[in-house]
Amino acid sequence: MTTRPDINTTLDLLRIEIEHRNPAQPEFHQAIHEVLETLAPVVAERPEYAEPGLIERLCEPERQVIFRVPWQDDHGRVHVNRGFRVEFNSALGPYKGGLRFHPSVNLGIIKFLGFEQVFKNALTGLGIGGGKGGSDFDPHGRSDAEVMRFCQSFMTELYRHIGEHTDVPAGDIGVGSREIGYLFGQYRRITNRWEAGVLTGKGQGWGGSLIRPEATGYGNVLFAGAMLRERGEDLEGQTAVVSGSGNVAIYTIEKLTELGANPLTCSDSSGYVIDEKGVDVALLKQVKEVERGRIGTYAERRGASARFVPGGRVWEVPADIALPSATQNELDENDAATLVRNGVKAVSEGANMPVTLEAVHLLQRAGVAFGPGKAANAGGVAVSALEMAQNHARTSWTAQRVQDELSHIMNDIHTTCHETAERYGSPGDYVTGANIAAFERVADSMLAQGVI
Ligand code: NDP
Ligand code: 2IT
Repeated sequence: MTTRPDINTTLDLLRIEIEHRNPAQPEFHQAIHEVLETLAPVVAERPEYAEPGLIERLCEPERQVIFRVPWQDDHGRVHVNRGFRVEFNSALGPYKGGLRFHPSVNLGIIKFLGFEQVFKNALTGLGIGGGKGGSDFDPHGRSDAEVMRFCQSFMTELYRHIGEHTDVPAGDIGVGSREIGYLFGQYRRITNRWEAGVLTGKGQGWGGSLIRPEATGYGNVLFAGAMLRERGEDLEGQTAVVSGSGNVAIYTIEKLTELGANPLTCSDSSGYVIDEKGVDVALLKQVKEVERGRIGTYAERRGASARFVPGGRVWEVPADIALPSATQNELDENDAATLVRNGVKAVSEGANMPVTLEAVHLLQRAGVAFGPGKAANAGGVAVSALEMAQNHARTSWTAQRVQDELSHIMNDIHTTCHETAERYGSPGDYVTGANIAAFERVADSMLAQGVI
C-alpha cells in the first residue's frame, strides 16, 4: 500500500514538473502549490486519484486563447492590448468565470484565476466548469467611449469562443456592469442572437439577476459569520478591516454594517481610509461607483471621523476580523503577523488569493479562522449560475429569493469545507477542506468521463 510520505513526494515532484513546464508564472505556481500540498490524505484513501495523468490533466487548461485587441482612443491614436480566455476545466459544466481588465494581467495570472475558479465553482454544487479571461487594458482614466470601443474590439474575437452552453464570462477587476453591457451588445450584434445566458452580471432590465452585484461581498460576510459561529461568536459588534473599494469591498462593507459589525477601512492602490465611525457605504458608492474617483475623496467629504493614509496598508489597523477584497498577494507574512499581534479572530478572502501562502500558514498556526477565497468568495459565481438558470427559464426571481439561495449556498459551502477538513484529519482547516471537497467533485467527474 502507498504511504502518505510517498504520496507527498509524488505530489511534490508533480508540482516541480508543472512549475518547470509553465515558467515565469509565479501566481499560477502559487495556486497549484496551495492545492497540491493539501491533497495527500484524499489520494492516500482513494487510490483511483493516483491514476497516472489525473492530477496532470486537472492542472493543464483544456484550452488557452490569446488574441490581439486593437482600439482607438478619443484622439484617434491606436493602442494594442492583449486579450486572454483560459478555458480550464469543463467536467462539471460550461466554463464559467470572470474577465479582468488591469494592466498587470498576463497569462500566468489568468491561469491562476482559472485554476482557482474550477475548485470554487465545484464547491457551489451548481454544475459550472471553470475559466477566466481578461486583458492588460487599463480602464482607469478612460472615457466611456474609449471603454466601449475597447470592449467591442475585445468581443470581436472573444465571441467565437463563448456561448451559453460553452463558456460564460462575467466581471472581475475592472469589469463591471458598464463593461458587461458593451460586451453583450457587441456579442448580440455579431451573432444576431438574444443569448442572455452568454454573460452574467447583466443589467436588471436585460437579463441580469437581482443581488448579483452584491453577491460576492454579501457571501463573504456570510462565510465569515459561519466561521465565527463555529467558535461560539457572531458578527455583531466585531470591528473589521476591509481592503479594496470596488464591487467586492463595497458590498462586504454594506453587509457587515447591516449585520451590526463595524467596517473601519477601505482602500485602493493609492492608500487606505480609516473611518472610526465605520465606513459610510452610500458615500463610498457615490465616490467609487458613480464618480469613479479615488479613495482620498471619501475622506475629504466624510469629515472628522475619517482619515486618508497615502500608500499605507490596512492591515496595520487593529480589528477583530479581516476581509481582503482587492487583489492577489495583498496580505503577506508581515501583515499576517501584525494582524495576529492585534488579536484578529478570522480572515476571510473576498479577493482571489489575496493572502500569500506563508501568511496563510502563519494565520493557521496562530489559530485564526481562515476562509480561502475559493470557498469564501464563491457567492458571486454562485449567483451568476442562478442568473443563468433564470435566463434559461426566461424568468426573474425576487431579491429575497436570490438572497435566500445565496445564504443557503454559503452555509452549505462552509459546512462542506468544515466537515471535509475534519474527515481528513485537519479540523478547522478550511483550506484543506475546500481543496479536497472540490477536488473530489471534479476528479470523480473527470474519471467517469474518460481520458480527454
Ligand atoms: P473592482 O475592479 O471593482 O475593484 C478592485 C479594487 O481593488 C479597487 O479598489 C482597486 O483599486 C483595488 N486593486 C486592484 N488591483 C490592485 C492592485 N494591484 N493593488 C492595489 N489595489 C488594487 O474589482 P472587484 O471588487 O470585482 O474584485 C476584487 C477582487 O475580488 C479580485 O481579486 C477579484 O478577482 C475578486 N473577486 C471578484 C468577484 C466579483 O464578482 N466581482 C467574485 C469573486 C472574487 P484601484 O482602482 O486603485 O486599482
Ligand atoms: O472570481 C470570481 O469568482 C468572479 N470574478 C466571478 C465569476 C462569475 O462568473 O461570476
